[in-house]
Formats: sequence, C-alpha cells, structure tokens
Amino acid sequence: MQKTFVMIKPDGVERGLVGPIISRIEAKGFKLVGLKMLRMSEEMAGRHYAEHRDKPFFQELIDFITASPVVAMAWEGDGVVEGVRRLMGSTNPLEAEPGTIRGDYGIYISKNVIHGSDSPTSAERELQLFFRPEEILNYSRSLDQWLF
Ligand code: D4T
Repeated sequence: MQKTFVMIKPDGVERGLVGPIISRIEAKGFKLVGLKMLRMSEEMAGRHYAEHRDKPFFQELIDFITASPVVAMAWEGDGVVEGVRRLMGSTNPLEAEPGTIRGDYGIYISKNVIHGSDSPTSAERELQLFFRPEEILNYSRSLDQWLF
C-alpha cells in the first residue's frame, strides 16, 4: 500500500491546527501509520529542503521550519500521495481552493501550514529522514473493507 510523508509546519502547530488537519486526512479515509512531534535541526531542515538550497527563499524557509516544533506523520492508502496533495491545495494559500487545508487556513506561501510529499519517490526519502523503520506501523482497521 502506498505511503506518504506529511508534516504540520510550525505555524500550523502554534495556531492549534494539528487536530483539524489530522481530522481532514482521517475523514478522507487514509490510515495514520506514524506520528511524532519534533523540533527540526538546521541540518535536518537542510536535508529535507535540499532541492531548494539555491533558491532566494531558502534561508527564510530554514529559519521558519526550525522556529518551533513540527508534527511529522506517515499516512497510508491507495493514491495517498496525490490524495493528500489535493487535500492540501496549492503551495500558495491565496491560490489554493477554499475547502483545501491551505485554502482554508493560510495566506502566505512562506507560512503554508502543511507539507506533503510530491511523489512516491519523495515520500520514501522523506519518511526515511523522519522515521526509523519500526516507527511506521503495520495494522489493519476493521473498517478497511469499506475504505480500501
Ligand atoms: P512543501 O514542500 O512545503 O510541501 O511545499 P510544496 O511542495 O507545495 O512547494 P515547494 O516544494 O515548491 O516549496 C517548498 C516550500 O518553500 C516555501 N516557499 C516556496 C517559499 O517560502 N517561497 C516561495 O517562493 C516558494 C516557491 C513553501 C513551501
């Protein structure tokens, strides 16, 4: 079954949006298989956002993501990578559709509340960065027959 990495960013944590965001992904039917809260180090943030190292917004991004704790999660389900991206909405919250997480909860691209892997390959890399193998759980829910 496909897995993806999702992170509630420091703005989402400090604004008390952890519960509402998790509720939306749970209500969709995806399965939570890993969860932790942590404060990212500069080194870890640099690895997570390595593809943006040469962008003008890189240092601002690192300062923001390390400023306060984040909630890191592993979610599972058929099509979960694309499914979570659609629940999140566009990167720029002002362009994200109302009804999406960023569309409902954000204004600025630099404070867009949530991260979700953009491909199965990124998901694998990001899950490995945040979780040890034994921290991602394998279990079945009695309602899986209605969702999967
Ligand atoms: P993340 O990776 O946070 O889920 O965002 P996206 O996948 O939707 O978008 P991204 O990789 O293009 O951007 C990563 C991260 O950088 C911030 N950002 C982006 C920013 O502060 N200024 C900018 O101009 C851009 C393009 C927001 C998300």
